[in-house]
Amino acid sequence: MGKRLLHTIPSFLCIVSLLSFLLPTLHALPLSTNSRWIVDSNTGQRVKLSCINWSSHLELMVAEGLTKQPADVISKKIKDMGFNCVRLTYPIYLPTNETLASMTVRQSYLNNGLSKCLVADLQANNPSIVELPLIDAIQAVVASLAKNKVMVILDNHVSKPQWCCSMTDGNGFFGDKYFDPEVHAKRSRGNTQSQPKCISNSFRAKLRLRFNLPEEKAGISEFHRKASFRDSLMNNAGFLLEQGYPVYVGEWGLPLSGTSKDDRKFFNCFLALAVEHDLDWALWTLTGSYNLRQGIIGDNEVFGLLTWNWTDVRNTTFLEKISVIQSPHRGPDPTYRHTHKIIFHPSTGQCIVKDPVKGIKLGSCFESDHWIYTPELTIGIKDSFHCLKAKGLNRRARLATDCVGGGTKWLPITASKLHLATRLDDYSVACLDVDSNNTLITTACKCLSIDDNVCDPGSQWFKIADANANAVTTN
Ligand SMILES: *[C@@H]1O[C@H](CO)[C@@H](O)[C@H](O)[C@H]1NC(C)=O
Ligand SMILES: *[C@@H]1O[C@H](CO)[C@@H](O)[C@H](O)[C@H]1NC(C)=O
Ligand SMILES: *[C@@H]1O[C@H](CO)[C@@H](O)[C@H](O)[C@H]1NC(C)=O
Ligand SMILES: *[C@@H]1O[C@H](CO)[C@@H](O)[C@H](O)[C@H]1NC(C)=O
Ligand SMILES: CC(=O)N[C@H]1CO[C@H](CO)[C@@H](O)[C@@H]1O
Repeated sequence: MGKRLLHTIPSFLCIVSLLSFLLPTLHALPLSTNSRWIVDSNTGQRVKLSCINWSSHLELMVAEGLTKQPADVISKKIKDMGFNCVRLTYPIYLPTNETLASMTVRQSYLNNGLSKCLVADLQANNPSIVELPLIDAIQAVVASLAKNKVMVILDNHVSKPQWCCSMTDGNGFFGDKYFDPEVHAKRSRGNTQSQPKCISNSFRAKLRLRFNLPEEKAGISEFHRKASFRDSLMNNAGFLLEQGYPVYVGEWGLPLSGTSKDDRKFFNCFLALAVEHDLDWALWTLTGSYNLRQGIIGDNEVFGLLTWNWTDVRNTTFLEKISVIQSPHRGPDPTYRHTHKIIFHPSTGQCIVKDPVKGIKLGSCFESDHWIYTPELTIGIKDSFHCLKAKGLNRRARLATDCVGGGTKWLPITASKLHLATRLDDYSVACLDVDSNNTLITTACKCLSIDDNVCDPGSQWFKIADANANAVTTN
């Protein structure tokens, strides 16, 4: 799907229930919840879902990429890239229509007009899958993920196998052409029994309802990307976090080769939110290319984390940047007791850390010093006399011990609340910024007008976020 569509899709809320928390991973399953946190039911430790979508819901009903790489190689790569879970999309017809379920992978390829060459590619990479019935083929993929300790959220994406989701594809929910509640109930029963390796069986994209989630069961809420998605997140789903229910963002993503300003803004904005709330999420998408999508054979996926041939990472910078949200900064159990702040800079994916030579620099958020943000608006390092101080426009921001007067009080300004501004001794206002050498400086605040669509505020965006993991303090 293209960006065009992203702007026209109304945001929606989709609640999915975690029906069956079962096997794989190091975690004791079934998983449980502790207020908004998804936790290991034995140790109570947080299990942060860092997932990636893998499509298996198109006409072929076979996980994409199997003509390019062995399932095990893909599963291992997913783990190596820092994800602990896959949102595996499938059509309802697969588990409910015996004719389709029992069709072999080879037949499905040939029936859909794929060439014998592609079948040969599949044979070469995944010989054990070619002759499997479709229903067993998806289980083989789940098993390969389980073997590599990757959790699986089976995502009941559509009824009829096809690319999703236009408003008229008949694949939504009640009242839609291809949505039969009887069949849906059948697949729910079928899946919980026959897919013992999954942590969750999700409940269809595109719901617009809200219900109370049963205790002890995590609820999962999904929504689509949208320009003003920050408010949309908080109003449609984020409020659940505050009420003590887990929320996970089932799909977010952007074209990885694109460098458009809007995409950059969206990405920075999403990272800031994901760090602020330490969200669980699933990236759209793993898929580098589709064997068949909307009639196109070998269709490239510009949102795909992997390249067209499924061998390499399309954009390693992107992967490095998202590593900050792949591991938790917060959790409910006693190992997380070091309440502090981190100061996150989304456009570099890094945090402000102390540096013996330069005072402060950008570094790993997981090695961040324990910052505090005081009611007097100073930003200091816990149990020290050090605070963040601006010395003047276009000068390096410092770590100081004289924490009074100009340049020591910081306030998040603008609608985004992502500019960190301070008043200098001469009463002018400066914003914390990062220059092209990644040095922390203070400059004139930029892009303050909401109507300014040309300006990119990225370098001046920071998020003071809660953390309580016991970070390794540098120095
Ligand atoms: C099952 O799928 C086949 C092949 O697409 C179709 O012909 C048949 O009508 C479907 N059966 C049911 C019960 O929907
Ligand atoms: C890779 O992604 C980063 C972060 O989204 C972006 O800034 C950069 O332009 C992308 N690189 C390429 C080659 O597309
Ligand atoms: C896969 O594609 C990448 C570029 O996208 C290329 O560098 C690599 O050689 C290709 N690998 C194979 C096995 O075709
Ligand atoms: C970045 O560093 C280089 C080399 O030290 C220097 O020449 C350049 O002026 C610096 N750029 C900025 C914006 O400070
Ligand atoms: C964010 C995003 O691109 N989501 C996509 C995930 O699933 C379907 C594919 O069937 C896309 O159309 C969605 O838009």
